[in-house]
Amino acid sequence: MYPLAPLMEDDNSKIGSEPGNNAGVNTIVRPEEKTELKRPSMYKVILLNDDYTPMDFVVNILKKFFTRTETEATQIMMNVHHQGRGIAGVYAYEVAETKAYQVQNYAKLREFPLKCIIEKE
Ligand code: TYC
Repeated sequence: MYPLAPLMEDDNSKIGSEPGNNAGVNTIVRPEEKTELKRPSMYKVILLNDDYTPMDFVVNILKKFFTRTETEATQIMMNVHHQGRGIAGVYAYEVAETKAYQVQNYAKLREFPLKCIIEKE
């Protein structure tokens, strides 16, 4: 819990006595507190290469889970195939975590050893 900013009694004898504005009632004004807004950290969902998962299966995963076009999916898959790893997409933590889990599970159920991990950007 953050400590509250100190209360200040406002000199609003004028405002407070205007009609329809709590005439005669002391008003306590709390100075504006600064609200720090932070952007959520983003996470890369990364596909790892292996020797057994079929290329067309990886392309289909990229289309199904990462809304990639056929062309994009093929490029990413070939990149993973040659470089060992590649970025499928970048998301907020919960989304990245969920996609990585779903992809690996989808592959495992079909007995492919495809690995999918996340990394903070
Ligand atoms: N290397 C695999 C093959 O030759 C294809 C593949 C690509 C596997 C990307 C996994 O994340 C991967 N069939």
